[in-house]
Amino acid sequence: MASALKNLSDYSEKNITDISTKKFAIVLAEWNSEVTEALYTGALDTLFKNGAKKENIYRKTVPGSFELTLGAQWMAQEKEIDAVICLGCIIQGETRHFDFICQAVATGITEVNMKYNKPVIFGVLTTNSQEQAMDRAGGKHGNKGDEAAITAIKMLGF
Ligand code: DLZ
Repeated sequence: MASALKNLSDYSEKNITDISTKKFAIVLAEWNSEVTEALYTGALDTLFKNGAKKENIYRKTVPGSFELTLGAQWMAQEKEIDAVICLGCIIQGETRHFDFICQAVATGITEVNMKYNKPVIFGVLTTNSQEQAMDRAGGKHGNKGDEAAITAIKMLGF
């Protein structure tokens, strides 16, 4: 019986597509930067581990996750960029801000995928606490930045 895919970091390096000439943009939010920088490190390490070249990776920052959509669009519209990886961390607070930002970013990033017909990856944590976020940014639940990078690579091999 096939096992369900629950962790995108589990993959076979044998089947991975050649990304040595692929160009990646990584757009990360400065809000909750302790988390987003850890996600960035995970994504970058994974791209390098799978053959991406330093000169083919473009890092861009935006103030908060809400701005990821426009940042992603600006990068996706560049013809030479093959995939965009968006990294953010939205933590539930006392107000409804969380819901609006999560909804806006998920919809916005989906639209950028469709508009530019290239992979734009949703590497955005939506957690109840900073602790839950750190657990997913190199902690006990792995690093979702790795998973975002693997997702980009897999989509380029589609
Ligand atoms: C305003 C805000 C709040 C309350 N929380 C977060 C968050 O948890 N994660 C995040 O990435 N950004 C947050 N922001 C900032 C918004 O994403 C955005 O930058 C501002 O609303 C300005 O457009």
